[in-house]
Amino acid sequence: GSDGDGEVGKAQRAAAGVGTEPTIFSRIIDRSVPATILYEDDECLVFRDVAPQAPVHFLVIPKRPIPRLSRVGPQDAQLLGHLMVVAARTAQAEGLSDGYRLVINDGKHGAQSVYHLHLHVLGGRQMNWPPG
Ligand code: IU
Repeated sequence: GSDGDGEVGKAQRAAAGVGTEPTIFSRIIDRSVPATILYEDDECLVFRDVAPQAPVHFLVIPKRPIPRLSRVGPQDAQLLGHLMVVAARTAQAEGLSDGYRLVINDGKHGAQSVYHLHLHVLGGRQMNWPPG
């Protein structure tokens, strides 16, 4: 349908909350909501997206609930770098030897729907440019 009931509509409704509440990702971290977990360490968790947009689609999230990329500061630089390194390592483990795409959606115009910072990793098919 139109934006109202699609991904953009969902993201715009979520933007009303703007990330002060714990999200469902906190419940995936504490295992009160199930997910297919691919990797975990002290700083981050990697799990498959429940609504995959490509043959391989997983999310890399910090355990510390940073709401969105536009809220990060210099103190987060090491953690953000770690998330990217883990994304690349997990992509390799998932067999994405022909490449893949990293996406971070921020806020309303970025169509962010869950206000716990996450890197999308999408692969296993040809991606297009520009994104929608
Ligand atoms: P976004 O960048 O905030 O739009 O992405 C949120 C993603 O989280 C989206 O791809 C959802 O399919 C995904 N997701 C999930 O994997 N498990 C959940 O329980 C929920 C969302 I809610």
